[in-house]
Amino acid sequence: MTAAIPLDAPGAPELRLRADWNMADQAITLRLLHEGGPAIEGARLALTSLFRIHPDCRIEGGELVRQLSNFHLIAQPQGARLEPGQSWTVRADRLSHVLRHFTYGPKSAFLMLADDAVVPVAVEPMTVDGVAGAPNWPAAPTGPMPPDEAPVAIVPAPLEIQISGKADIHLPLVLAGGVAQEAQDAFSAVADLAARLFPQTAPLLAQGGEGRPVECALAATEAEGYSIRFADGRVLLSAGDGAGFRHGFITLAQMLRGARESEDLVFPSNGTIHDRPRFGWRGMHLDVARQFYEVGDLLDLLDCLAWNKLNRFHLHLNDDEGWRLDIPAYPELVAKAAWRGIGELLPPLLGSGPERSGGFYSGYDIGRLVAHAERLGIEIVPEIDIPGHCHCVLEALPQLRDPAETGIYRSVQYFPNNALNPAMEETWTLLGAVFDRLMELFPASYIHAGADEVAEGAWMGSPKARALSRDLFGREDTFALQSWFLKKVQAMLRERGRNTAVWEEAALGGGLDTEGSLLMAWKESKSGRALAEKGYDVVLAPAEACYLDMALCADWLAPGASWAGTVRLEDAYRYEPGSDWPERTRDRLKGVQACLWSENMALAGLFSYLVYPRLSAVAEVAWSAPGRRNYARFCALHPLMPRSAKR
Ligand code: TNX
Repeated sequence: MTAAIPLDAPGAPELRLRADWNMADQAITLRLLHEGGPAIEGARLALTSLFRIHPDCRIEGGELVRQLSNFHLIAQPQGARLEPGQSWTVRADRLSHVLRHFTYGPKSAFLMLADDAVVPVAVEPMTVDGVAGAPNWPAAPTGPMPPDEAPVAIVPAPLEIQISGKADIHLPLVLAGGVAQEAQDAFSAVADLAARLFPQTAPLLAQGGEGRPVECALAATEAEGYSIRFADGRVLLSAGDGAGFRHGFITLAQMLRGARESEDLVFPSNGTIHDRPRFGWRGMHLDVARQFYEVGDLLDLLDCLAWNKLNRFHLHLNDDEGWRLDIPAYPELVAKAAWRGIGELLPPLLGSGPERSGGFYSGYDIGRLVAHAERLGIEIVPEIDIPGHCHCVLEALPQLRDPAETGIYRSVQYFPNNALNPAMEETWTLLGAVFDRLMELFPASYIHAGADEVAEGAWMGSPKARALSRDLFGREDTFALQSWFLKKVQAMLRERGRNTAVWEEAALGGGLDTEGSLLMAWKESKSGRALAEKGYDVVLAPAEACYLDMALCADWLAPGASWAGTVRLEDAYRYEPGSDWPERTRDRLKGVQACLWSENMALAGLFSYLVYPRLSAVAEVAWSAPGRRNYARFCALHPLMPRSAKR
């Protein structure tokens, strides 16, 4: 495909795309409306969407001349001429899956004229059975604070609280003199955090000047836990570590802010709070591959995670659609695989347009993120998703492919032959360099190696991979090879002093060594239990409760996905991790994590709408003891929680 300059020039045709999903026929109709300007002949319509046109599809009204996953290029029929006031209709009778929300439809479109000039196309929200309507983004439910709950704005709910009275709330909190270094550091981190999150309001924690002093004591409490005593207006915070102090200061700041914002809430004058997290791993995952997020957006998100007392940020750094980490030994990766557009290695995908778009993180960027996270007690767990989901890696580094590979397997997202080949020496050279780079940049004890969604039949057209499989196992077997691949990855990470985290499919075909591995169960809540029974440590992130890319309701006009059903705020909140696990497996349950996959996130405002306040619901599941959770209390308080907006 040749490079072309987007043509906004006066005199260019004005175009609009309307898509309609016919539920009964499971067919999509695309109508390109020509609303003014010169007639069009010999053009191709470029379209990105969430759906993919199925390879066995019958297409009427155009010819599919190129497809990569959700990028489609459809040629105008020979001899056809589209005049202003007319429309060009294309019908496709088979897609990758059933469409359930308008967000499954076209996300970006443009027309390539016969001379390769590019004309923008306005995309309307997809309709169903011809019915249009305004997108439906209802606000999250709220309500009054239940009378039997302590009237304080602490989210996630603390373990034990007994308070009375109302202290004056005009003054900020200040640190009393002579406190331990851990407390000082935590205080200044939380003071800065609060100032960033709520810049418009009077300071909550002040680093000097007049204020209500918080006395601090180092005491033997459980990891990350803290206690607060209020006595006639005095405040004493005790904790055993920096994390405990930080959590205590966040609690104090939340209470002060809540009391200032709402007459129904107080900053107490007497009483006690004892608190500690239920789980050590309280995370959020973000896919920065399908959409690129600027460093500033991630810094803002980290602030919100900290305010929710979350302590892991799982950064999904690559996928078929993009590679986001600069690896100096392989400059091609960010030079080629971090960008999409016409004339780029990757075509537009998932809402990107003809012009070059995307991005990557330099070592300096990662240094900023890691330092920011560290100050907030958050560990950034980097994920390099291998061996599957590697389309763009294999495009940027074609020497990683077996040149004799024949046949095509396709991933769920319709990327052809997208798995790193275990039988290619170059695969291991690349991974050595990538892991060395991760070691330099990320102090996390776990490195995430992906392992999700390797396609059935992967590598079975590669003579080298088949020979390796026969040598190792006496048969040709994708998942036995995957297991061998992951064990080797685990050994490489071990040599470098790190543990291996992976998605649950890593257990297929023999899995990896249970020692030092952590599996993330995402398919459904019961899959975690089976992994624990095999001896793996598990983090639960079942899509039905923890996937923030799922829509909030089944309505066509509600944005998001719903392959795992819809996730109402209440569904996320009421999730009971490990409730069906036998007692003997319970200590394998390391925590809970929210996940945000970003296929749909090109839509303005959607990130914030889907993440908040469900993130706080997952945070409460991960932190609070089951008996302490109360949905009505949560509904009264979540409006006070901060939201980051993807800028
Ligand atoms: C499944 S969850 C995937 C991702 C998609 C996600 C969309 C997982 C480990 N793999 O590749 O983005 O569904 O919800």
